[in-house]
Amino acid sequence: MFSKETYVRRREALKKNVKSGILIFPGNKETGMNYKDNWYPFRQDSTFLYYFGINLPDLYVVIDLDEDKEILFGDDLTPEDMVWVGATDPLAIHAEKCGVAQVQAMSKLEGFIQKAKQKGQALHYLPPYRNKVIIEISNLTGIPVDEVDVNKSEAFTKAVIAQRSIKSDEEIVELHKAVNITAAMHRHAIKNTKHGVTEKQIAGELQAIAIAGGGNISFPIILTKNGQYLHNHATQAKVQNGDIVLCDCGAETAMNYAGDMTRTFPVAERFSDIQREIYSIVLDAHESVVGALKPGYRFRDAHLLACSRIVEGLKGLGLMKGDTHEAVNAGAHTLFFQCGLGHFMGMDVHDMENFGEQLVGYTDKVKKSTEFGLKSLRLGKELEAGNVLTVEPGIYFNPFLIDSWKAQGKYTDFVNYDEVEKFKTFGGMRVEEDFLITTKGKELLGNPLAKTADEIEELKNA
Ligand SMILES: [Mn+2]
Repeated sequence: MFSKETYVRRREALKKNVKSGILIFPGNKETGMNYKDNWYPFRQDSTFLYYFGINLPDLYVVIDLDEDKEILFGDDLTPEDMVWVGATDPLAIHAEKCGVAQVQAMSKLEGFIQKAKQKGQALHYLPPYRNKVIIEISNLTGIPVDEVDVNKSEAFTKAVIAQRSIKSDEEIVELHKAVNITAAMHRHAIKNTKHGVTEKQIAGELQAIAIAGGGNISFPIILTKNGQYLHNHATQAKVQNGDIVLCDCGAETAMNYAGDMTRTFPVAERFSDIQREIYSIVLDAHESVVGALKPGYRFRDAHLLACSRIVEGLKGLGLMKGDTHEAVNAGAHTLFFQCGLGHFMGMDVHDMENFGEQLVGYTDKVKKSTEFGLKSLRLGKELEAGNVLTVEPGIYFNPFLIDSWKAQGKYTDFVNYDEVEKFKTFGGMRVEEDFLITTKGKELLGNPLAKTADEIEELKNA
């Protein structure tokens, strides 16, 4: 946990922003994987952690803005409960550590909310993303289950987004830590992914590194020779010399700050000539964007810059043709780069995505697009000092998309399908790093990790 003052200060700022009514913060619960008592690893809600730091299930906090009261609702474990889970501090101690004055039994929560409702106080809650919480909010407030989402509080949501979007110095320390554990995972993957091992063997070793770092993985590990499929998790397939492997993974620290990096590397000692050429295009797109990052820069423009660099590179190899600007405007690059350039990162690997991408990554002026490609760009608005984000351009030769668009005659002004045909078994490549936007420009999070083709080969063969 951070110091008590940190949590108190964060809540003071929030209270000034929302002003009146009741703020309801549901913590997360244990969730059964295949039966009730066989749980998924517990992950506390990030907003709950941000304002209270209590990493335990089955809690609520309510802030009454009109009466200036903060109450932690929950139940201390009984000796019988401790038969299973061991010694646990009473909730009063957890409340004290984050500066919340009152603790009440969970059975009092519904009465408290009902009373506030009768008094005409506004009931503010954030967009819930777990079904159990949706049902509880419904029970607590009397709002029918299918109306819980539409009644979420935009004022509360916007206030939380404004705060969590700007990382404090102590958060940056945690993020550096998370990215360094993440880099250790990548170093291990680059050095140990050898001919004949399975994707899962390496992915398992990476998860061990994340757990040994004090937290866990920040999302399920993507480690695959089929990097052309964007979220392809590790399988039991064996990798072989000649394959390239795309590894996109991250650790979160014990305090739940995330890292998220991608490297693409050969299984053999060296990249082949063509692998090296495609890699250099991806890296050029990456470096072009990184060079441009600064406050005020619209991330949608960063995305379009990466698209242009990819088109330029692919034109050089004869896979694309025509005017680069026109090709990007038309969306022809999405045959090779189907997703977004990056996203905010913080306590969530896609930070605050539970609040909706329009509110987190866009503004009233910069609205989220519905076009293929741009619709997967989670962040489009102007960057601010204190933002933390990923940059992750890639080139993906998806054989299904190639066949389909070729058959439709799509983008034939910009795509040389005869050349592209030769790449249908190539795979996919991505390079991803994490950055803090500073008043002067940007700062790489974590210590630098091998990134150029030469550096990757050197690390691999060290
Ligand atoms: Mn990412």
